[in-house]
Amino acid sequence: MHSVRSIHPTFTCQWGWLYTPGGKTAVAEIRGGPLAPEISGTVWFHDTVGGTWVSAYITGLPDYQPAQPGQSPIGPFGFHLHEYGNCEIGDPENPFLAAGGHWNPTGQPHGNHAGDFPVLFSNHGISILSFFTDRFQVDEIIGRAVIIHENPDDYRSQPSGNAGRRLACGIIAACP
Ligand SMILES: [Cu+2]
Repeated sequence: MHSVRSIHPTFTCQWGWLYTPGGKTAVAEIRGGPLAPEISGTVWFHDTVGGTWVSAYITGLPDYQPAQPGQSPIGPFGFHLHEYGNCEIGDPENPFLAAGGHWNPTGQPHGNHAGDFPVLFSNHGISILSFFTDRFQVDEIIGRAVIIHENPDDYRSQPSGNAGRRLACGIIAACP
């Protein structure tokens, strides 16, 4: 197996296959908390026509573990925008609650929150994901948080998709 570090690219605000001259870009540097300290990575947000192109490069994710009786599977990992750009750990058994709930400016049910993202699949710890959303432009999400959860999002349980505890957090910052 490759070392995850060996293929981790050098990150700058203009890194990536999606960089568009003139478009606003923001990044969140993701760091694992006490439940998954190995997690690290970057999520980019690029303004594009009619919305935002989001791309994530995450390493150090736990391996998938099937559901056990009475317990959710570990992975694929719930992935969302949360309201507050605060990655204080707080309770190490239930960290990152300071980031608040899902960012949901239009009062939608869960599954249709502006901050609802696809899940992250771990491939020997690595997840690379890219998607388009028309729910926001980059300016609206600066200063909010990206959260990675321990369990998959079911996209229907309210208010947060039953995605479990919070493994990692990053605050979204505008690129110069
Ligand atoms: Cu979340």
